[in-house]
Amino acid sequence: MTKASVKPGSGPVLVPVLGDQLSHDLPSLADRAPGDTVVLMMEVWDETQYVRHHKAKIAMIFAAMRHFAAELEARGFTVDYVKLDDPGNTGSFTGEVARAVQRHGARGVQVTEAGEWRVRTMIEDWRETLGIRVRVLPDTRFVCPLPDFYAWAAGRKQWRMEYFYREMRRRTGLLMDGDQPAGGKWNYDAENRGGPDAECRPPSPAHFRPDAVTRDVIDLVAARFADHFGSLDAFHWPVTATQANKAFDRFLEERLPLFGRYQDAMMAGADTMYHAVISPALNMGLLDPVDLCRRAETEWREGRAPIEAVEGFIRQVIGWREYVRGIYWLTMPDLASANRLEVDRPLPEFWWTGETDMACVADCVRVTRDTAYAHHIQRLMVMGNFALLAGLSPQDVSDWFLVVYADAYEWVEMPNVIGMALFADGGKLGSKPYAASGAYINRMSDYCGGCRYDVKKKTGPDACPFNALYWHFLSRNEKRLSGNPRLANPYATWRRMAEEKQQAYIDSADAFLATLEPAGKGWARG
Ligand code: DLZ
Ligand code: SF4
Repeated sequence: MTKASVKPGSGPVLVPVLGDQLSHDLPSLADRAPGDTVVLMMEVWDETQYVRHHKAKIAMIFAAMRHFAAELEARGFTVDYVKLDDPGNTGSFTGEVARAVQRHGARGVQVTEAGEWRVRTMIEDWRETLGIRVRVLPDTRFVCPLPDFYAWAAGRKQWRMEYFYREMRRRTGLLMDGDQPAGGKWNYDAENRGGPDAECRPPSPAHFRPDAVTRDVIDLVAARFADHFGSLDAFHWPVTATQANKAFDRFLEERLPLFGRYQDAMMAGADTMYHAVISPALNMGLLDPVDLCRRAETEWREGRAPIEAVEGFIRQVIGWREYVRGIYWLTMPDLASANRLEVDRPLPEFWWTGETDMACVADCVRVTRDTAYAHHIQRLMVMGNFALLAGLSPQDVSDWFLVVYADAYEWVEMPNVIGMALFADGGKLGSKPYAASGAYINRMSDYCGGCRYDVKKKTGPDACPFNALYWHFLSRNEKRLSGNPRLANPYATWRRMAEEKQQAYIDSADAFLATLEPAGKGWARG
């Protein structure tokens, strides 16, 4: 795009609203008079291809965008909505903004800052390439403004979520009695670790039957993205704020009371356990994080849910979610290429096909393919843990997570994957790698009973692969990690082990790793 190709006029202000900015209180909309504004919404090829997103993720975003456009129109805004197949669609945000500036003779562009580095850079170039006034507003839909996060991080050697979280509690007043944490403790994590038991019978979350608008989008995605990962058959996502709020109400009523207890548990076939499953709608902007937390707090204050459930939920939303966003912006662009453990094994084919004898991995890939969702502990302790132990390339793994999950945008996905799950940032985010053997998965799930591998066997072709891989991981990273006080016990055990036993672990893991078929097709990037 050359500067000369776009002529700004004296017309309205153009407000591009991106696919994860579907909030009526978006700062770039909040101060605009509808009569002097054109809202631009764009379905663009490039956004579907920078990684080749799961079909259901694309469908959810397009469907929510189309519904949101209709809501804006009902509020009096003029919305210029560019559909994917519209003639002349250039396929990029920059191309579409340029065309729209011309079409409307816009005198300026006002936009809320983007959630991803790639798009932020694009927007920074608009002033130059479009030769027009571009006003970029901070995204106020988060509790912690980025400058506040940078100031918090600047004063510390280690960026521990727990301390940041306490500040967010104070800032919002959530679960606070005066200046003290409600219930007497800041964090009830220790009570969030129940495995599945007889009382664990999670009810299913709210499902929404696609309306005509969503069905059109599903047809479009089926036709245009047939070779992308994932299925559209079970599409049931909320695509409006009203639906997303209904889904959340149902969570509060039916699942919040046991959410804390079973937060880390997994059961084959119980795909969403007691989780809220609101992250896809939340990260698109359909829900307001602080509002969700206040509603959860009311459940505790009125005696309908225990503190460990409510605190656990609030910690995820105003603690972890805000914290990873801060870390993303603080550490980009280096975060994207971080690889402190220097590993480069390509993603195995079964990460896409689910064809593996490991029952836990197969179930996680199945639910991911069918729904574009898996819950936190499936992501971290099955897929993430496998990637860490097997030494998969952090960038391949990060791409996979960005492709497959409906809630995944780089700001939330990358710190979670590169930092938390893979320790590829060298431990800025977590104080130790989340490495675990089969025993952990066995304790927290019912997967192992139905697995062809034996979780109790340590080595050999029938042993659970996680067992030997765990020691392989520790042994190959001994120089880097043995000084970590939180790994003192496992390293002491390793060093006490007879040499033949150590060798049996290494050989067993090597034999397993040799069976991994690298993914053949460019599933994530074309
Ligand atoms: C993820 C996504 C996809 C698949 N498609 C679009 C799109 O066509 N139009 C759009 O506005 N947003 C889309 N998104 C979300 C954007 O990628 C997201 O807004 C940016 O990555 C955040 O910086
Ligand atoms: Fe997973 Fe190992 Fe259990 Fe099989 S035995 S389900 S591979 S943890």
